[in-house]
Amino acid sequence: MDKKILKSKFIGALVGTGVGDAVGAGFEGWRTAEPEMIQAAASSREVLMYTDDTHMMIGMAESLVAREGFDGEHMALTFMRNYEREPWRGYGPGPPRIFRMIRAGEAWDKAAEKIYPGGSFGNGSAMRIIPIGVFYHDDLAMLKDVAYKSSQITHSHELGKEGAALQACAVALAVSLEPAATFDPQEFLTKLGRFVQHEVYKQKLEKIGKLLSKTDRARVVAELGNGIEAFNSVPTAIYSFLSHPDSFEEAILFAVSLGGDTDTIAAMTGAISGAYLGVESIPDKWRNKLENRLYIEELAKKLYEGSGFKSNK
Ligand code: F2R
Ligand code: MG
Ligand code: MG
Repeated sequence: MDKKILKSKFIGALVGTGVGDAVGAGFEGWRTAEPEMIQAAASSREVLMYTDDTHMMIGMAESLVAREGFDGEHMALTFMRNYEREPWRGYGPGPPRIFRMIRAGEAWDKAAEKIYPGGSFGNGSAMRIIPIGVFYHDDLAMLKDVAYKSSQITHSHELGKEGAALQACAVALAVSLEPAATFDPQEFLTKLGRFVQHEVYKQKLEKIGKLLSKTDRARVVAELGNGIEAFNSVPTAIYSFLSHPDSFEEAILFAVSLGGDTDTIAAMTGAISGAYLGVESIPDKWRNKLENRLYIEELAKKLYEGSGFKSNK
């Protein structure tokens, strides 16, 4: 693939996360939201502020860049440092408890096992996984291993880890697609189906395939979910992208219109769409207003430059 296109895809994935998160943030917990209302809310804001989703995604990118690949302890400390600087970003209940445990001396890969039965299956480790999706896009076995290990920092439940790996794989496949080639949503789903192991996700991917010929929002929410759990949000983001593969804006508006965990579902949708269509596909009216956009772009460029020299500690 042309290097300029690949770089644009890396930037599109990270900026797409931030834009989706920020556009969706005002609607978290709503039952549904009409596209006109979503557009008006974004237009009315001078700065599109992101939430914990992008804040943790930035931490992941910072750690991958600093360590030239995955280093679990360094990543955990980076998440913790960023949280302590800006705890008001709307974090889920689990991660702050885990950061306090690590601060008190608990091992970075053990603390998450102490909250919730079997660990967390919230979508917190999937919403931030995008840098791993782009950095390891050319090695899906390594990507899965690193996605699982990064999830272990805060989300040690099998369904939390698998959700993070699935989102990373969707981003990786989108990065790898030649923009000039014909896009086949069913082929994309088949590749994801071969990648996932857990039956819960396999069944959701099958449902996506059947729902693609319809555009009934209520049915999408009923069958795929719009909740805070990884299995009720990662498949919904994949659907939002696959049902609008040619338009970043349409994909985001659809994701937010579903209601529920709107910032997170739109962040994950924006990551996949931006990874496929490149940063130029993100409307200027949103991209130019994204908080810390230049820093996020800088991190994406560094990930792109470092992706040939990765390690996995
Ligand atoms: N926190 C929020 N939204 C709340 C409102 C924020 C407000 N607008 C504000 O600005 O302050 N959003 C963010 O949290 C989600 C990610 O959460 P994460 O990191 O996964 O958290 P956690 O605590 O690990 O899991 C979330 C919930 O899932 C349920 N759960 C998880 N594992 C479970 C298990 N094994 N058994 C039963 N339930 C389990 C719990 O209810 C957890 O609290 C994103 O939406 C992000 O935007
Ligand atoms: Mg959030
Ligand atoms: Mg959310």
